[in-house]
Amino acid sequence: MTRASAANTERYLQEADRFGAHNYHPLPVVIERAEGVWVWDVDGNKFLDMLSAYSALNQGHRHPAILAAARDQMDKLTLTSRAFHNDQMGAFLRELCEATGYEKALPMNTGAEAVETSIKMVRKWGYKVKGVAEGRAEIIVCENNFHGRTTTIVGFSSEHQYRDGFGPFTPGFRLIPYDDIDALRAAINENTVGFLVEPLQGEGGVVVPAEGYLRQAAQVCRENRVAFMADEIQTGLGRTGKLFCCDWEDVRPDVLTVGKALGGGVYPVSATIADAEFMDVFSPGDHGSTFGGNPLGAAIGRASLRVILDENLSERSNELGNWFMEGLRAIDSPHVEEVRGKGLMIGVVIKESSGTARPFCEALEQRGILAKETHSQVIRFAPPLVIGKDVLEDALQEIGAVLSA
Ligand code: IF1
Repeated sequence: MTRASAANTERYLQEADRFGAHNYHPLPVVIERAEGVWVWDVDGNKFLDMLSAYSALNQGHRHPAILAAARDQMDKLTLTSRAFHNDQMGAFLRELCEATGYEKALPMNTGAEAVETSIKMVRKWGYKVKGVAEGRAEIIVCENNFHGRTTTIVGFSSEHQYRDGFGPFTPGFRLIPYDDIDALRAAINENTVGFLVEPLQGEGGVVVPAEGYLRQAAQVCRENRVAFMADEIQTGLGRTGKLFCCDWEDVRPDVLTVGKALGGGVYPVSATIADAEFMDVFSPGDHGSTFGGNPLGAAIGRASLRVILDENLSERSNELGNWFMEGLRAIDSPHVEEVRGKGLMIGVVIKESSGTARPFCEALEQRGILAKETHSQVIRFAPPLVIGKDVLEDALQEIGAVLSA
């Protein structure tokens, strides 16, 4: 599958380059149409989407049930603001709480907003419930974290580029190494209110912690009355082979943030989920957003969640992911350091001696496969969870050809 032509592509690239800020370095592919796991560019070339918009497309592109819910809602009501109620939000929050087993949820739009909501909620819980001295609350985070791009969030990033030029930053965060229980224990003090962690680090390079890490971390948090805050915005909603990645260790976070696929690839929908002990620190007027809980997003969120549950996307992710990782490991490649991941959240680590992952992504693009490198050495494979095994088999052939070259 090589690209037939690129005549139109160039025009679009130039337009985006001329008028857009250069805050990304995308592959030179201009997509105009998508269906399921497939996308087509402006020159009619067909590609397999192995990125799923960083796991926001677990249900595939334009899932019919999600589009139908969106169209129906658009024909009735799209936005009220939270100054009034609407008939979709309550049902969305109920279904979200029933699916996750929590008492309450606070709807937002982007992942970063859900993470910011969890930070504000846990800080206020620290002061009002735990009794931490006002203004002294600390939240522990991990090296190589990725939780969004707001100034507060990048302030506790360990990635120089995400912070460079954006200071001064919000105080009250303490960085520790990921997958290190002793470091977590040592970082906790009387001002610690929360531990914010990705159950599997996505942007950090698809880093899977040791078996038992999440369970032990949750235990240390419980012993010290520190909120265990799981950021499942990328790992959640079936991506790692369970509904939530924390389910692999039977860990029930105190605070759960979800986003991305909660919007079914159609609309930004996110939420912060917790029991009343945490959620009830919010009084009317404390926190909010223009679009959070809007009826269109709520209707889409309901359909998106329904698809994940009804189509058993978590189980598919687990079965196909295991099979796919086995196939990737079987490739006889001089370039591959390691294949790692959980479910259909997979990283292929390229040896430094073979250069960076980018050229491999470019070679894959020439063969009709869209994948994106994370940092310099890791090719990330995260196809929609609806992908067929036959399609994955074909992709494995193409990937094998690129990696064994
Ligand atoms: C970009 C990364 C992935 C996330 C986790 C919160 C958020 C994200 C675990 C914030 C968002 C996106 C952001 C996007 C690219 C992508 C990304 F490379 F940036 F890090 F997925 F790995 N928690 N991740 O992964 O959610 O506010 O974006 O809705 O910023 O380039 P958001």
